[in-house]
Amino acid sequence: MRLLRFLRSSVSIGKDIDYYSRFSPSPLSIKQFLDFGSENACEKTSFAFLRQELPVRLANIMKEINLLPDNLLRTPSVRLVQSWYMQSFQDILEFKDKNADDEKVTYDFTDAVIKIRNRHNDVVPTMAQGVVEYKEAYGTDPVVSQNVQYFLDRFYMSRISIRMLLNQHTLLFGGNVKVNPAHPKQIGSIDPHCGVSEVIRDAYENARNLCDRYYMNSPELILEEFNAKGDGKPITVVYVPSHLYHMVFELFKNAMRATMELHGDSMECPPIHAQVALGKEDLTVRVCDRGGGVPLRKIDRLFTYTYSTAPRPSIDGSRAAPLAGYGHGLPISRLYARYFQGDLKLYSLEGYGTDAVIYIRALSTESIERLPVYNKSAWKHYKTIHEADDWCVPSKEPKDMTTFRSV
Ligand code: W6P
Repeated sequence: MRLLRFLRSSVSIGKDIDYYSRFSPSPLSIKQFLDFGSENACEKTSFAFLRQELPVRLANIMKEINLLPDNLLRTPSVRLVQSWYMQSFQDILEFKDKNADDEKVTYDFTDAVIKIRNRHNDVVPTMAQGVVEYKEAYGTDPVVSQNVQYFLDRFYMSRISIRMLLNQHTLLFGGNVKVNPAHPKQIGSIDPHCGVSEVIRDAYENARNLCDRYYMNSPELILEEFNAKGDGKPITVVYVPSHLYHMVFELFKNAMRATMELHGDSMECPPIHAQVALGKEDLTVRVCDRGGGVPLRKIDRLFTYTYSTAPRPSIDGSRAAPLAGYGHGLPISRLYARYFQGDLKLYSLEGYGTDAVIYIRALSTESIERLPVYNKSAWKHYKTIHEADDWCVPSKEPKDMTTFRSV
């Protein structure tokens, strides 16, 4: 009996995933996120939106999980993550036919949203573990690497977006009041006047503490602002401070590691130079180190999931965790930048140092979620056998030109 019930529910969840995956996710602008937190918007509106939008975003990415190479899909880690998605998808569908005017229903929904968020807390280390397990068993093959890169960029972007929805709902409607006691001026996780330099200083101080513990020294910070709109006024932006923090903290850890590895022995290490510029379209943050740089050939690797994944640092603390360089920190930071239509780029001068640049849209109307959608074109990425590259292979031995010499 239990087996039958299990089989029947497995068939029906497959149908539900198919159904919701045919909808495209609806990207929201930061402005729209703010409207959910304004006076006239209410928990009921948010509930009605989320009980449709969450299954759509979940189903779209669940279809892509199924397209991963079999050997990766069968790892215990990926299986575990997949089971979390199935459970959360079903948890939300419970609310499909419930009455939105019933306070008990909206209360239970908010509760479910909190449970879902916590269930998915460890998705990143678990997926990273899955990639390690795969690499240990099957090695790295460029085709698989390319598919994993394509998938994880989309999967982590989907996760960032789903967590944004979950967070906004719980921060706005989870307590008795809409204000977040820790950040009273924020609308959920969004700060309409996010002080960019404040966030940068905070991330620097925390990265510096890690650096001091690991290297017994750390580079100083020089921070400058260039406000082309409103001279001298501190630069602010309508943004999610925790996303900005995540990105600059990651950049500082990398910049500090490069600086200390090159200048560790000398008493004087060159400072990290950070600049913030506000223009009409862009808010740009540049973090410059003099840590010796990275050759162009190796820059892409810093964003490659299958390259950067080393065995996980020990959890018991028997070995000090290295400052940076393990895990998926840098590629995920780039996704945070891209999530609201920005970007994160590295420009390096090998032999000197590296500039890391974060681009953020200055206008909240232009800050719109960038979301993956499951469709034919996405499907093709996994199913196409990538043909031999359409560029010549550079040969170490130049062609023997004597054959062409006229006699
Ligand atoms: C480096 C490598 C790197 C990555 C990200 C940010 C800064 C730096 N500096 O040498």
